[in-house]
Amino acid sequence: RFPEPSWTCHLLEKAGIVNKTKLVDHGRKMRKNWTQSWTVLHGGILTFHKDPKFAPAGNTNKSSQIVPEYTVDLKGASLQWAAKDKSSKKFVLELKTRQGCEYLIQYDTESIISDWYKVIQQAIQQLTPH
Ligand code: I3S
Repeated sequence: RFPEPSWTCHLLEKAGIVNKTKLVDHGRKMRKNWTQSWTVLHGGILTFHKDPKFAPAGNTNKSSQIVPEYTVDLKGASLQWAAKDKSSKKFVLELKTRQGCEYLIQYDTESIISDWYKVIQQAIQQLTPH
């Protein structure tokens, strides 16, 4: 029997499209700018990719259009359903990192955003020492 490589193999993974905006960057408030984002949870890192609509023109290679925009270390992060004053949108999550960054994550379909809530919350719990 092979020994298990500690906790790494238990990290959940998910990918999909959400709407996101960064509110605070290392303690500095940013202007809200909602964009759609291909979003990947892998190995305790959440990566929001740039909307390909805004990719530089002239490059037709599809994979080159998947460009990370924000990389979020979930270790020590916290996630909750956003308070009503954070956004007029429905189904909004608020993600705060240990480094003082804040993001809102939103999708109009409740089941989709609830799935994101669950996997991000579980990833945070698995990464955070009890
Ligand atoms: O929290 P805010 O500032 O009311 O957020 C809204 C604005 O960012 C607005 O942009 P402009 O101020 O550039 O017009 C956005 O279009 C809205 O989507 C923002 O509010 P919601 O409630 O959608 O998060």
